Amino acid sequence: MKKLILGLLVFVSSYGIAQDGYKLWLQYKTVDNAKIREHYSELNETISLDTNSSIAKVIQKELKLAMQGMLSQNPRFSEENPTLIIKKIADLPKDLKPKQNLIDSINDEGFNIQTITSKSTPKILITAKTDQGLLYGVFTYLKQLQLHKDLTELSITDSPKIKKRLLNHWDNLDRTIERGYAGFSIWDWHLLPNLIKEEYIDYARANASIGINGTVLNNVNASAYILQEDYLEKVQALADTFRPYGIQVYLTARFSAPIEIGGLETADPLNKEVRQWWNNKADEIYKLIPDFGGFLVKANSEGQPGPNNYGRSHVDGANMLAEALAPHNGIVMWRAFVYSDEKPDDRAKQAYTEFVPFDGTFKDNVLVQVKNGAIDFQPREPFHPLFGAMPETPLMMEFQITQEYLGGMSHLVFLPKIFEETLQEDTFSQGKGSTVAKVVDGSLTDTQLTGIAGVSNIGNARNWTGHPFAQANWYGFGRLAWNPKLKAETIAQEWLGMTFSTDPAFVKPMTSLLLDSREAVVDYMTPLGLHHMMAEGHHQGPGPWVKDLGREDWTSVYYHKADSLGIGFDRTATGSDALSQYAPEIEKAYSKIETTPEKYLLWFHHVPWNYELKNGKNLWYNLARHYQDGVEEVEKMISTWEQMKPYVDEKAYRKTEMLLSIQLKESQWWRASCLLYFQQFSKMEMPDFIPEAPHTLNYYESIRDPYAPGIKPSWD
Ligand code: BDP
Repeated sequence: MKKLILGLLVFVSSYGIAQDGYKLWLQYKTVDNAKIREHYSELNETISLDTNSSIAKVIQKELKLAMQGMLSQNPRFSEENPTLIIKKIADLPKDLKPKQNLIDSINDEGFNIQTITSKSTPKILITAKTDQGLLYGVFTYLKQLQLHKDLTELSITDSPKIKKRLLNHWDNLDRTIERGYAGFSIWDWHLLPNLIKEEYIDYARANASIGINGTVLNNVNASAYILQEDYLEKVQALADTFRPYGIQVYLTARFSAPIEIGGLETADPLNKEVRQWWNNKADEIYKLIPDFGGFLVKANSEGQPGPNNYGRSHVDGANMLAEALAPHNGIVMWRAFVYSDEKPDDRAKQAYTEFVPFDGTFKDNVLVQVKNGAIDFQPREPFHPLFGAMPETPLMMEFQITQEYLGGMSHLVFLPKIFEETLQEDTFSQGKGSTVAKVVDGSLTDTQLTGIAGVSNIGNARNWTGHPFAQANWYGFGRLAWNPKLKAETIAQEWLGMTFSTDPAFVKPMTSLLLDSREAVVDYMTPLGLHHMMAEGHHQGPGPWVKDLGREDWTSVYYHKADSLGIGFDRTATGSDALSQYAPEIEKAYSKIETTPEKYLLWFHHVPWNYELKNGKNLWYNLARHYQDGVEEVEKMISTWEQMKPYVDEKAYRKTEMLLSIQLKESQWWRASCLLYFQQFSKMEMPDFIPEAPHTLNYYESIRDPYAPGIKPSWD
């Protein structure tokens, strides 16, 4: 009878509700190979774990859940002949202590997992310096089980390479999300602090499982209200919920808060009362949340208030807040995403121009947070020139996980491939090999305070991210935040195995699909270095014709500059000279069309339509070829997905299938409308391989969607 019930349970967990996506990559699916299952069951029978701390309690809960799910087994927690030992190094008996050089090699959040043989039976030992390290060790151990790895000779030593690994939620207090495509905000402010939803706990679990250790709860376009006492109590409730998962809470601080909620007449950072107001506010926050992480600030950017309003600098503003937070060990993340309409310079240059002169003048607890790309998270941008240009200042990377410019809710694009591409770019700032990853992890300049942020793609959708494959982008961001040198391919394999199936017949083709999805989106949206060609406002769909907006640098025509001679933005010395912000090695190579990588061609040069590219064909032909390649790649994704039916639950299969067909339609829409639009300038024939467009350019230009999701609420 017992067996029958167990069998039924297994059936329900692997074929029933398991794949509505809620469980993310923590599916803990039944290990169905009998041999592996037996081996795993033996090793996880008795667990030694001191459950005195709140983190250890979380570990215990997770182990129970995982073992029940994967092995239908209830582990025993006991010190008697344990087969799995989870203990801090300081608490280990002498004979189990790792060698000193191993201890020295892990940091406070790192861990070691080892298969040991004690009294002739194999055991697993997970050890770390802190409870948080143990938590990460346990999640990594569980991942080995999820991926059906051999445990007989486990030996994993790992530590995060970046200190502050944060999600940035662009969530508003009314629960709308700026550029959010997965429903409303998961923070139910109205019912906080009293209602702690199950989702908050699972959110924390998911983040801890990939090593994320902080979260900024509110939008960079912030409301000052979040700093009021009643909201701070709500923030406190979330902080209390996340703490056992090693996650600190941060807030975006609106620079003008002293006026809006403090009753002061100014927010001038050099004004004594203003400074006192922030000091008091920090004291108030830390009384409620002793481990509060600090503030993120968007200042003097896109109309947000900031120190410039009072004739003060970014340093004056950042340092004022840093001073208020320093006694409590808090940090300030000051965003470098600034561009001003008073200085009509190439927008790609402005952050560098404003921030480089401040290098070395920020207080020790300030990080400057730099976006991935000097324009704005485009499908492909060269790395931001600030990386490598401020050696005396900790620079944080800001990636965008939500797909503002990459197909919103409907396109499958594996972002870790984009993140990897940027992280591996060479800045040459300290000679060859000075990659962006080394700037961000601090190894290049021996920077101690290091950070990385990902703009979250999470909402209250049942599966958290809307598109089932958008979960991979959350997962992948976390993994790269832990180790910016990880390969996108490894991340894809892990995620696919944990989420869907470890069968190589699934993992192999799907890994290629994920990796190739990156180039596909560039090809059908912005090939050869084109950028900022999206429809106005909501940023969904093509809009190369967008012009005459409030500011030139909000239009597409400003960026592609197509005319009868050619297309592209000249950023060399004959143009905006943005290229000079890069190291001489890059400047030299990219100053000539012939030696500029084709993927950045039109980013740096205005190129004649008939210019011959490396394949001997002219620019117009190549542009068309890229658009066509992008569409064909989506067709390929669809046929690969069709083969995957046996490995994926019906619901997830169907949803992805339908989303891929939307992606195909939209890629065709990009191809047709962009090529028709540019043909007006090239006046060249459409190559044969481009199918006839189903509509006229006029039709494409007339498409409007005032209700497209993700629109900036203030633009409604
Ligand atoms: C742009 C978004 C806008 C954000 C802004 C930012 O369109 O909604 O507020 O960046 O990052 O990408 O501050």
